[in-house]
Amino acid sequence: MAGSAILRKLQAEGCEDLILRTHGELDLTDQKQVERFFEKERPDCVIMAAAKVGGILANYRWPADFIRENLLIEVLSIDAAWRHGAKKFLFLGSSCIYPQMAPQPLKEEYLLTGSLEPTNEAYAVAKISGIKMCQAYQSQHGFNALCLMPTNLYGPGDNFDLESSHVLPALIRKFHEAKQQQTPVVGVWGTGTPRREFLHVDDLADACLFLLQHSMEDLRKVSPDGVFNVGTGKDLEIRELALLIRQIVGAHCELRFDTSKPDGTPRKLLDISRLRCLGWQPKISLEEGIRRTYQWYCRA
Ligand code: GFB
Repeated sequence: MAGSAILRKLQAEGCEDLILRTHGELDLTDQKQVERFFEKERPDCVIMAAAKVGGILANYRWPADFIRENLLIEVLSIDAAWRHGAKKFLFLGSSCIYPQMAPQPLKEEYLLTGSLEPTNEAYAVAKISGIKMCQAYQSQHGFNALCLMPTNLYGPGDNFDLESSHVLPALIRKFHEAKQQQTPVVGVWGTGTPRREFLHVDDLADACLFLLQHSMEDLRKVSPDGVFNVGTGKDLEIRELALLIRQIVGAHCELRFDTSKPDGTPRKLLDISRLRCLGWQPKISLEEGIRRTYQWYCRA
């Protein structure tokens, strides 16, 4: 989802000389394939959007897959990109890297100041390792690596599988199916009280290009550690999100909270002042973003 959005943005900006590989064409967890790719193509700039991602239940059930695949992708690609002469590397992380009980909104400097949320610890540890690897290569080799930490993303190309998806696409699907089948009740996991922030993936793509167009010198002045949060600066309760999606989809059903499912972290709101200070801000409101995503889902 993130990679496709970044590609759409690059193409819309008339960017040429793009080197693209689908997951089927290049397995980033296979050292030989990664080495061959970077040796042959020698990209100037690398945008590392590839990752194994999933919602709260997927992270909880398959921690070994999340830590293994993400660590391999990061270790192999950061090292190969540096050795084969990349001049800029943009690494995408996640807002779950911050401690579970850190003050809100979450500032970049809160990294590694407390314990992580248990439901996604394995994924978070892998993403923190990616950041630390970027910083180590910057410090030892002068590698120009930037780390962008997006809040919960959604948009076209999202995963709508009810077991492994994130909350926003899951609720779009649940309310759509409830409308079609005239079901009176829709199940919402957890208590509905956790707060989350959501960013449309096209705004993430916009932030990626915005950062890449700045000189590393200017970026380091604002972010000496090379980390930038990206979000909207606004959050809402899962219950409020469910009501908003129900209204946009046009479903007439009650919500039933399933407290046998985990809530996860109580709140995860990013402080985006570093990006704001450079002049970036999100353009797509949550309501507009959900409308667009619902239209995309109905067409797909
Ligand atoms: O989006 P989500 O799966 O991930 O869940 P996290 C957010 C909240 O929505 C949790 C609730 O409190 C869920 O219990 N929720 C309600 C639902 N109904 C549903 C539903 O039908 N499906 C899902 N999936 N949730 C993830 C991390 O955490 O955030 C990842 O596990 C990643 O590592 C991602 O960082 C951005 O926001 O809790």
